[in-house]
Amino acid sequence: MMNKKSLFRNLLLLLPGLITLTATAQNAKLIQGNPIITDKYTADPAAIVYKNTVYLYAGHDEAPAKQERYVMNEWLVYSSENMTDWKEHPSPLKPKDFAWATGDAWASQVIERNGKFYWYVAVTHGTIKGKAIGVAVADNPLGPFKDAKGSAIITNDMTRDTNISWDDIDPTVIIDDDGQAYLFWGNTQCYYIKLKANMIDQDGPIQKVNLPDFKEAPWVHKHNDWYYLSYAYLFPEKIAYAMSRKITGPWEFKGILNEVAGNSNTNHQAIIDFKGKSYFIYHNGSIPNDGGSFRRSVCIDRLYYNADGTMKRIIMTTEGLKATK
Ligand code: FUB
Repeated sequence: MMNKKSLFRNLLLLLPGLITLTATAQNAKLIQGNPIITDKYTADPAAIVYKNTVYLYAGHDEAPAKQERYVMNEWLVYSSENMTDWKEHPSPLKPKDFAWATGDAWASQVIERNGKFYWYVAVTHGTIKGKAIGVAVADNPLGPFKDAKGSAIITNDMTRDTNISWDDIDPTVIIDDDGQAYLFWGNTQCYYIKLKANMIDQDGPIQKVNLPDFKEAPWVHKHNDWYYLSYAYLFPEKIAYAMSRKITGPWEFKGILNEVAGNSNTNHQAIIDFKGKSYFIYHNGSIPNDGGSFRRSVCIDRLYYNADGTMKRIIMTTEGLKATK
């Protein structure tokens, strides 16, 4: 039997080992790259590359712990020149900046045209029941942004394919090589319109894209000669995608791109190229202890294409990215 004295002496002998283990644990913590922002909950990422900088836009998840509902009162913006060091800037836009909206800073996307930055957002409309899509404009990716139109571009009464009031959400915008801009959006049904060159007015009728088990979160991008329409698929959400030679389709379904993101029933992706590499930006609910479907966090992992243009399945990692010079 060990007496108290020798027990104490043996513990002292173990101390250096314990310190090394703790230091190793701390070092291991330092290499965690995802989520990329840990002092706030961030959701529904969208990103643009402008002048060698990535601007990342996200909704701010503000639901108190244990409240299982979206509380989102502002959008946030971050910038980075290497994809790993992110600088937060003051919130440049809130739902209350749209006089016709009552709240809910849901998913959004910014695009640049002729030196102006157009920010398409989903919010709750004040007088027309349901969600609606508006657009704000600024001279700078960091804002200040102001309502560009004074009214919504899309309201719930303009789409009749579902009887839900939240089918007009999740705008994604792209300018095709011929200069024509398109706005895609939707929940349950995916819709799109052409936009006039002023980027705020609809040009022609609302069209539909029929995709297998489309839930929400369309994101349209072009890579080489292919158009890609990725979207939240089934629920809890995985991200699936379709490919086309033309932005107006026909779209060919290609299957799952990303699995359910840890501890979140939504996944909401953005896809960009930056300095010769492709990135998949999404959210999960992985921040301890209160992270989850209503307290989400933006993550980034690499995206790779196959020789035939299809995309390889995303590998979501805790380690995240290495800095891009
Ligand atoms: O953040 C609110 C909603 O959750 C978004 O509009 C959807 O895409 C989902 O992420």
